[in-house]
Amino acid sequence: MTTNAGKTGSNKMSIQEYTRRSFVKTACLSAAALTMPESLSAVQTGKNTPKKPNVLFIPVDDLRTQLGCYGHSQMLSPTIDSLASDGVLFARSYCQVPVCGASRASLLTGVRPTRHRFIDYYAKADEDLPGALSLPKHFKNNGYHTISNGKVFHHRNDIVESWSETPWGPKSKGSWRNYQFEENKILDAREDTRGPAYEAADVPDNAYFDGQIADKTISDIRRCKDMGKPFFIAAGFMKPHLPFNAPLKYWELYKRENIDLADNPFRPKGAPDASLHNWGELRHYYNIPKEGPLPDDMARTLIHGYYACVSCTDAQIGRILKELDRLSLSDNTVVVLWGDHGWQLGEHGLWCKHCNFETSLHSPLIVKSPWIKGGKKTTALTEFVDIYPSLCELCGLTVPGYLEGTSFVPLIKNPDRLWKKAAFSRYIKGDSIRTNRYRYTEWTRDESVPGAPLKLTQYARMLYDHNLDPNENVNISELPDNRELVTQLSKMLKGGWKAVRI
Ligand SMILES: [Ca+2]
Repeated sequence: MTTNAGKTGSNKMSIQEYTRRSFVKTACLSAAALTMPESLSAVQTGKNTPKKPNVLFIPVDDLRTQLGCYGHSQMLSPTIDSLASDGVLFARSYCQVPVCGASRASLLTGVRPTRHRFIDYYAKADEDLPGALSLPKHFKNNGYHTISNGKVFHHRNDIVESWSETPWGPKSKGSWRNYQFEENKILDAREDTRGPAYEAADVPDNAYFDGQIADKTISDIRRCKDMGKPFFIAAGFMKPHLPFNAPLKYWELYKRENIDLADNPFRPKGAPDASLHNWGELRHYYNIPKEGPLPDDMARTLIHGYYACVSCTDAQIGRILKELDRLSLSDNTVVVLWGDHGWQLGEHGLWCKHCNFETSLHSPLIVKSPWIKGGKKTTALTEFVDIYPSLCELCGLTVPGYLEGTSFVPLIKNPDRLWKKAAFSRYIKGDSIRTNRYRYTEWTRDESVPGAPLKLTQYARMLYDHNLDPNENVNISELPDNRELVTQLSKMLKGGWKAVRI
């Protein structure tokens, strides 16, 4: 559903072919791990947890951390803020890949991306990691009734055996962009453009997809309550993904003149070309210029639209949580809410995602468990691959041995404890780590020859000191005084995730 910024069809073919070829190299390892009997896998069982609590799993597409509970007062996100008050907020949670398909494939299989796996928005888990035991499939195998509503896997037909019922998505007479105004549908149907990048229609919530996803999820929760089986219901909300279409009343929550523009709409000083892109995903839309920066008026309208979409989705989540309460299920349901990656709202002159800046990699993660005291916040570094083993532990399921994340349940119990030293993310040729203080990224070219060891040649890098420069406005990787620091961070990046665990 997203466009792949800066890529052509021919590139796509070559990368997909390369992906499959390269997977052969890792297949032996992966296949061995994937077929490992659970009795041989690491086992962690939740304590003081009733047998098989329900799971409400809430992916929110393109949701960045600009939420009230993350300290951003302009955004009206009362439901998510309340969920954070009742649960645990992960203040520094990072996606593995800043694009829908790859981020979700990694999170839902609990396996990290590589140069050749989970690359872009085309990524499918059942192609990149055949035979993977997905998170919902693991729950299904353990007696859960599993349901997928809306956008969960990026491709609805990905690992379909994960689900007890055929994955459900809202239906539209038009495209997935779901316009309400006829003139926008007509524009959207043209071959040379998509419709506008936003829409404010005076319609009920369920005229748009997210309202329908909430309706379906509420109906499923009622149905599952009577089944006598624990449920794992995923309600995958499709906003605030472009286009920013939301009912008018959510636009009217905000005064346009009060909406701030990014205060750093420029290329970071010294940032390499590799760190930037032309935000092709947004430029496909009808009223967006094909080149150059956006006029301030347009930027403000887009940010207004993003806010409206977040508030609308927040309200739909609220409807679902209210129904859980009404059915007396909240006391036996674990709720996990995550955005699949961050988003640029003009920072660094960028829009959309597809980059290795903090704004695109930092993503919301909130977990509420009825058996864990709420209102906690941890600033420890966590990653989306940690969600799979954590949910297993919270629900008393075995943790498959091949997973590449670390359960954050110890953090839920003690948010201030020592934790991993770095979070790893990547996009295309750029590998990035976030430590407590720094974000360091390097881009490499594969110059390996057949039969010889892997040879990666670095061609760009950037380093930001979050203690001194939290908005990443000055790349300090080339300062002579930072030579040793860059060497250390590069070593940490190449050392991989296992080496930074506590
Ligand atoms: Ca997304």
